[in-house]
Amino acid sequence: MRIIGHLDMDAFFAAIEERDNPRLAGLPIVVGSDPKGGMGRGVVSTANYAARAYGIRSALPISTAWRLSDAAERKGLPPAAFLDVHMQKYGEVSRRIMAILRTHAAHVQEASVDEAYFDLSFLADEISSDPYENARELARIIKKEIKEAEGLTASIGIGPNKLIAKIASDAEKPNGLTVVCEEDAENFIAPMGIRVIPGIGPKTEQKLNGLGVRLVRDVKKFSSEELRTLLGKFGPELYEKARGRSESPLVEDAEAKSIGAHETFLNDMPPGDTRASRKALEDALKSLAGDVHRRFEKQVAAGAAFTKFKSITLTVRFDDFVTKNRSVTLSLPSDSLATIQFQALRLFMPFLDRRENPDRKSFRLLGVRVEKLV
Ligand code: TTP
Ligand code: MG
Repeated sequence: MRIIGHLDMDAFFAAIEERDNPRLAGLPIVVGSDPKGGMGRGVVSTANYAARAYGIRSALPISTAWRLSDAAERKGLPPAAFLDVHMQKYGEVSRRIMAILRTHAAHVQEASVDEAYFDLSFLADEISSDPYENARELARIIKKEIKEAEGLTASIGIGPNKLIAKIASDAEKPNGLTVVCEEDAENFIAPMGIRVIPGIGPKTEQKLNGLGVRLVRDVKKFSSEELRTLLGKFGPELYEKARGRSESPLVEDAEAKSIGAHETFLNDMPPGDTRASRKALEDALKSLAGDVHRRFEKQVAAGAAFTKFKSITLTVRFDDFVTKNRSVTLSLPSDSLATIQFQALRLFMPFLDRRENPDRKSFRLLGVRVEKLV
């Protein structure tokens, strides 16, 4: 059984600007090219939800956005703040959000700067009555960690495949969480407009509208072969998708930006109060460091664009799912196993005593990662 998540940040660029300019909190914000007092020729990158209430959205000419803001102001509403795009900043925020996601799921497909698929199928293997409920709980934790670390809200969809997960993440935006299990997938999309199905653009939409197909459920009037005649090889694919079915796999980055390994313990590991429990934790870390180093060397041998790493990150998840990341950047790039082991242990030390674990919680997961590959 597959369980796939899709995360999409809410009003991403605008939410970051709103966070970074507290005087704009709650006001309509438009991020995009210079409006030049209504004469600008560029477009809107995105607008926060307050500005969307004025009809302003991504890809609209910035001059139109200016006009809509003007019109709102004449009705006594606050005008929109027009802000420049700060792409580098958004990229950095994006990397940190993806790193949070990677502590929860081993397989992550970054689909865009603010959007990623992640595989939660491992939850189906755990002894539990309802893996989808566990997926919902994990999604809540991911949203909470992003909120705490970045002050931003995300919407998450959970489903049996990428198609349903993506549609689900959009279903309750902003700050949404929608879980659709395999049995409900077909009914979930049936009443939606056909444009929710990826691959249906304006042209295909028009063609299908001409045949009386407006909603996903209308597609089911046609056989797979009829759809093939109408739409070519996309036809049979649409036949499946209209029923909530899709096999499309996660496509992970070919070139790693980081290499990591983590282990969720079968039983939570006690906090290291005894010599034996301390040794067990240190052994687990050493073995993770070994895994990471082996994979690092394998990629170097296979001709990767890097030969060294510059930083090492430790991930610790407690039994209550609270997750901490601690990183160190080396003064000189390294390629040695000893460096990974030494630094991972050094980062872990404060977790063995009151500094990082004052409540003496047990450990659910440890992870080690090398980053800044050069
Ligand atoms: P989206 O996820 O499509 O939009 P969003 O995050 O702003 O809003 P929401 O998900 O809540 O509907 O795109 C992510 C970012 O990509 C967006 O913040 C800005 C950028 N972007 C553009 O620059 N131009 C565009 O046409 C679109 C759609 C997005
Ligand atoms: Mg988004």
